[in-house]
Amino acid sequence: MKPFYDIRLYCFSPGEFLKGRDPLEIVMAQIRGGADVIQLREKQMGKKARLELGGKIRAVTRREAIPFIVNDDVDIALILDADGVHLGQDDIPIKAARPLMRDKIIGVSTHSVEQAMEAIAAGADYIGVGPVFETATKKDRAPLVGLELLRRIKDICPIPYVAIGGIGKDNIASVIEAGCHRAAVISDILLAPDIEDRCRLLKGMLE
Ligand code: 3NM
Repeated sequence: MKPFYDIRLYCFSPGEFLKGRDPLEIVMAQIRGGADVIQLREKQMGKKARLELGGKIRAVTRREAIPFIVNDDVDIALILDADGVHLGQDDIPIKAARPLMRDKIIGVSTHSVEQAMEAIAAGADYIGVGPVFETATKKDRAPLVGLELLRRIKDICPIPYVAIGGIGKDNIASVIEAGCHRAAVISDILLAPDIEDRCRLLKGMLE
């Protein structure tokens, strides 16, 4: 499995963008297109359904040697033997999650330099930085941080950081210009006419 440092394109389970399709085929299309990590993010599901889908995605990601991260739920991450968990600012803090996750990956969503520094000090393995652009995917999003925060993080962040929020084929070049070569992308990929092709395009730009 790739070390997290080498991650470029960070992808997701379908969530609200499933639209009657097969969730595993959507995950596989992203992997074929070059997804470097898959996060289980199914906010609309109850925990039981999330665990069930997560188990299937765990099996696929294991077979394909792609890191598998669970959003929010440390318990589901542990049950599924995920490679890590991703925590928001309102989820349980790293210091509570670390003894359970041990040497697995813990990622944290950050929306300012202060939050980034706090996550780094608390022992995060990577951080998300966003929302860079306007997004309809995260309903309770923090104020836009823009490319400016990416530029500021670049020289002070000792751990991998992943840009997120409204990133897609039409603006990913500006994220790269801001010095960030890791992007987490949801709607631009999951609403694309061809998921695999869109991933390939984005991945090609990030490399
Ligand atoms: N987290 P899309 S923005 C899940 O700012 C998420 O931490 C954000 O979806 C943050 O690529 C976001 O469709 C939504 O904009 C990303």
